[in-house]
Amino acid sequence: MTDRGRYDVLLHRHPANPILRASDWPYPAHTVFNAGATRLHDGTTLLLCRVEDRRGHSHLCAARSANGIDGWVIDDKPTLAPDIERFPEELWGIEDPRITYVDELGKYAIAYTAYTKGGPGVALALTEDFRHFERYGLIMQPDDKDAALLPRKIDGRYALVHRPMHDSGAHIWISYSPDLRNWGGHKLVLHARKGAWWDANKVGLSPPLIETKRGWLMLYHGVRVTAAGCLYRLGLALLDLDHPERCLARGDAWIFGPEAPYERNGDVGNVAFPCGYTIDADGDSLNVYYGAADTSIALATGSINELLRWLESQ
Ligand code: BMA
Repeated sequence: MTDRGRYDVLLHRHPANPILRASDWPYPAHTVFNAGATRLHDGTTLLLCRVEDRRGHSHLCAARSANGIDGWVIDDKPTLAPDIERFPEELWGIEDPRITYVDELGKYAIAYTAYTKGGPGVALALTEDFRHFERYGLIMQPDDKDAALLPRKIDGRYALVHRPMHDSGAHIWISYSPDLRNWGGHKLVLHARKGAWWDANKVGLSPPLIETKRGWLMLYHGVRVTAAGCLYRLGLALLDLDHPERCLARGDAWIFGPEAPYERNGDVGNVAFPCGYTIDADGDSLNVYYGAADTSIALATGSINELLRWLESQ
């Protein structure tokens, strides 16, 4: 019996994990991980997977499934590849997409990391069908990543959660825009803690925020740097619906971390890194898709109400 046994289990690993690996790919791929996720209008689950090739560069590829677990139909070539002619900031690849459906636009917004000599920055693309994309290019300059758009405007402006790097640490911020191109009104949302904490020095948004009656539920990752390398774990916070820069609650303990062999071992061991989720028709059952050890894609399920209850009991 380990200590771990006494903590609440809020996210449950799916027995079919890992649900997607490079060997499932219809073309040569080294690893597949850190996928954005959404439910299409016809109920299909779409994962926009980060695929790394043998140069070490990543692109994005869509996989579709009726049940979000198996039977994946994977695009036979990259769905969104770096376009270095028009967007030189994508020279070393594009990574870690987060998908938000924006009702007002009738489009999905994909915030992703564009990686080049100046470092990683945040790029944005819109799409209606994950086949044609309207690229906005870099919207947050390097060094910045872990970004997702909110599904609706806040006080008349689009809002983007993101994670700029700073000498004082890597903290989560929110910025606002009238047109998705010009961004301002930057506010600190959640700071990395210090010292021995699991989320000391570096935190980042994981999947896009989840809207609930109590507030925006945020799953965020914390990075613990140890003598043996980094540990990527997940925590919870709740943000005010009208003023998302106001953090209403933050859990002290992490709720999910690398334990299974496919999370412990891989190209980058000890990483559980969700970039997307879907919610079932009951409005409560949550399917969290996460990159496992920068090598494969796994699924964990939970209940939004249970996550909220846990956060409020803290
Ligand atoms: C982060 C991101 C993720 C990656 C993680 C672990 O900084 O780059 O894409 O999964 O590191 O390597």
